[in-house]
Amino acid sequence: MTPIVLSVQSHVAYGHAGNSAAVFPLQRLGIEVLPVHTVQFSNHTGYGAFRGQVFDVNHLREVFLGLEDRAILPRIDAVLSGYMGDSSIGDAILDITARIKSANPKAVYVCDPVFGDVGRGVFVRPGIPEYHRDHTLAAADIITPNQFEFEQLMGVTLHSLAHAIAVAKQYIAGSTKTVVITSLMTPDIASGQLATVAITAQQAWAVQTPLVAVTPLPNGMGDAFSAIILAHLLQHKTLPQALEQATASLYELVSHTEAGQRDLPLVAQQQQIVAPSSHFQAIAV
Ligand code: PXL
Repeated sequence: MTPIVLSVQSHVAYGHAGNSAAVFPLQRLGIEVLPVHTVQFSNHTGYGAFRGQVFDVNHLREVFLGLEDRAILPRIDAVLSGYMGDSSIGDAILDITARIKSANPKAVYVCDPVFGDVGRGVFVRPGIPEYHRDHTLAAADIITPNQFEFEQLMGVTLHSLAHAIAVAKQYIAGSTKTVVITSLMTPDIASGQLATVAITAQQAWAVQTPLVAVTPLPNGMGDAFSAIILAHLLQHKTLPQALEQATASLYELVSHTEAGQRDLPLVAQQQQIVAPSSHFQAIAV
């Protein structure tokens, strides 16, 4: 059976962020996607200027109700949430996730708590980081923050890979949650490298990749990463295998981003989503 994902994220007409970075990779990896958009913008906010609208909570609730009318909820294998636009829609996302989970207890909730990055700082409306800290994290089975988001959510400044793992393990102790921290560049990581780490209550794996020297870095990397790792997990890869595949895909997509481009070449380089040219080993840590 083709796995089905409800993906609740932003939509941009031009370029690739939010659902515009997640839907095609999911589909390319054999996943049926139900994209529900939290905003519709002309382009991602990294361009500085953009136009469009943040959808209100009633709009989202209407679309979710319509899906419920179609009796599709029991067939949904995962919810993937990302860029929210406004924290007021958070409750609608958590409500539909709870309904999906009661219809299909095996369904997983992957939350990418998109709100910021080193360099840019917080790039969403006030209230969104706190909403994630206080609400979505507790509901999620898998969270995929970058280092900046993880530090803000946990209220720590990470000084090493081991520190990141210890903080995550303490947070998820006794649960079945998985934390995947992206773009980790603690002082112990060799310069010119970055780490991506997957942590469960029992185990942790890290993959190191060379830092790609493209400035500015394209947006939507985290959105594509979360989509790709989820697709591999739904296709029955183990956590370290899914981590290796998603990390390699992102490395190749970023490497193939042309200078000055602010979006990943998802269509032109789609082969890198399916069969990345490089491989980076996940090491148990
Ligand atoms: O990549 C995160 C993201 C998602 N959606 C929109 C964005 C951004 C980051 O800039 O602007 C609309």
